[in-house]
Amino acid sequence: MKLVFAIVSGDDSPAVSKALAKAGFFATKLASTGSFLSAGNTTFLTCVENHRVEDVIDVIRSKSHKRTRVVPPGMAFGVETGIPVEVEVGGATIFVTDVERFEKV
Ligand code: 2BA
Repeated sequence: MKLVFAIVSGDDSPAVSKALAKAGFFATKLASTGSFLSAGNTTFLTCVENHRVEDVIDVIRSKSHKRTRVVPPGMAFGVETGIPVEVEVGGATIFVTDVERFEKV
């Protein structure tokens, strides 16, 4: 089994949620915050059989979009900036880890 963590923009979260359920995946949504932008995003946890990892990622990819966000003047990338800085955010940031044991009791 694998655990897929997917950090998704708050704007894409409802569509990802719906698409995962439609494709038959069980998922848990955690409200999360990106440390750089301090903006709300959603972290999906989905535990699946190894052979279904690519299917989960495909579903998430299909509903996650790239966006640009403007970081106001101040600190960006660890340095002081006098002007706003534009960054590209998303689609989704995904981590896949092994699950040693999975049980529902
Ligand atoms: P944030 O930390 O708010 O980052 C938003 C966007 O700002 C990032 O988009 C990236 O374009 C830029 N950014 C953040 N930190 C940066 C840095 N140290 N240097 C240069 N640019 C930086 P994404 O890469 O699409 O990330 C979207 C969100 O996914 C992040 O929100 C964070 O919540 C999560 N994330 C991304 N990479 C991660 C990682 N390696 N570990 C844990 N969480 C991560």
